[in-house]
Amino acid sequence: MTSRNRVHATETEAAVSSIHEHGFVIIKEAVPKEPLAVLRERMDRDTEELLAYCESIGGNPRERGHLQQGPPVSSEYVFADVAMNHYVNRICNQLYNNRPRLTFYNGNTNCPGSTTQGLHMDGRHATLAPEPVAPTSSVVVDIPAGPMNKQNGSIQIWPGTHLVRPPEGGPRVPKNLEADRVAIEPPIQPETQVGDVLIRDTRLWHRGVPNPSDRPRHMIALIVTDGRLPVRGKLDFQKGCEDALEGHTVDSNANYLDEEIDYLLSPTRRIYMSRQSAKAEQERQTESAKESA
Ligand SMILES: O=C(O)CCC(=O)C(=O)O
Repeated sequence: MTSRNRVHATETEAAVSSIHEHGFVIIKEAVPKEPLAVLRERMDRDTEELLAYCESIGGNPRERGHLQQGPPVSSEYVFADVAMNHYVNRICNQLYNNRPRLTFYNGNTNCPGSTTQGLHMDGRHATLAPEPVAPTSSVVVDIPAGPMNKQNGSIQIWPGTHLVRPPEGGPRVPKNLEADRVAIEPPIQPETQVGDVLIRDTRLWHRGVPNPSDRPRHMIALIVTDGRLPVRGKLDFQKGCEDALEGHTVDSNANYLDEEIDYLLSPTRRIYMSRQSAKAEQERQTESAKESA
């Protein structure tokens, strides 16, 4: 082992311990600035298109100002330094005994004028009481495309809450748990520079909060999961992305397609459609309750 590798090994261990103990870690200067500048410029343009789409369907089907916006999935915009980052991959290998798999590639854009989201987790607990809380098996890797701070709506995270299991196991955090937790450890809004990465257990409580600035805050979000868990679907990328995604120590779990992929609007369209069918079902049930009354 060279001395450089030893430094890496110690840093990696510290990062893994922080994830186990606090539910998150921030890796400083993990990603070079150039690809993030390219992504930020493109994602700014894409936000305009996504907002116009939201307008056409009666508004964002998610909470106001919080867009499900991922980066393009074509070779000009998929970078190994971002999607298969060396530091992130080392940490995930250590977390999952050398079997990490990429299971999500998208992102969150927090727009000016956004609201406060309900407190939630991105995953569920694998066990319910009286079983012990299971160890981390999935992490979100948040890579802000620009600086992220209180002034532009940095994500609010609740340290240590990956170990605090709501009665139903998630993903919503019941309101009555908030005050008790604040008394133990209040939430924070991490402040990061371009190139810093936030890795958090998918069970960590968090939410989007208002962005008081005048420009959207983009946060690319990957999920890296323990590869010993069953595969729940592959990720679509365009042909040509193999160069960036293959040959690393994280399984890319990718399908390479020879066709255009609607990476920008389709996640929001899916949310819209599912909300519409839930609404229709609700109306149907109300009607039938009235009829049988
Ligand atoms: O963008 C953020 O700050 C967090 C967003 C989030 O948690 C969500 O949209 O579910």
